[in-house]
Amino acid sequence: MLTPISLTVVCAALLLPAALADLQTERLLRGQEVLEQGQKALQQQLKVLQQSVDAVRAALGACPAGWDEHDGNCFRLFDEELTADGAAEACRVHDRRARLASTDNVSRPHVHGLVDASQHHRAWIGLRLEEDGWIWSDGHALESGDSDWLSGQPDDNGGERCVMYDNSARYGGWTKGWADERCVLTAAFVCQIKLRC
Ligand SMILES: [Ca+2]
Repeated sequence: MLTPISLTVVCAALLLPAALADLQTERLLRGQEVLEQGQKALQQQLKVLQQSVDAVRAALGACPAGWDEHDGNCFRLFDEELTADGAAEACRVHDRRARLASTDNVSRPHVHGLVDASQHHRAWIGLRLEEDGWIWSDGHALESGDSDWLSGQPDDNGGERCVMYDNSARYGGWTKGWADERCVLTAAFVCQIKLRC
């Protein structure tokens, strides 16, 4: 027969593992919290450091990390798929000097090549239909004879005022070039920083 003292010992023996497990869980949660705080602090420091590096590179006339330099410009394809307005804003968020890419005969093959080499078959560029016609994001008007429209484009098929470079050749088509599209569609996009005015 168990005495009261024996019962107390048995109960303590039964409760002790659960109490130790709770204590261990609490310690693990605290440790996880400290690790997460440390990770956030490191990410913030890394962001500040990257901004400093980019500022130094900008002062030296070089492209930020991750951007390709080509003929006095920095270009970068971003994989996130956004509307044309969202893409234009995202360019500025990535670098306050950046806009959607304006291209000319020299830079166009490079910009189109960024899309061709990516997983995307189309991407926004910085050409838009304004009151005065087709205007590049740097404010220059599209010059006649300096364009790369796909056959049949632009066709303004229902309020299409923004432009994508479309590489349907990747999917068995035989053309690649520009198409006017509705600005609310989402796609990857190419941003540009001009190192020289
Ligand atoms: Ca169209």
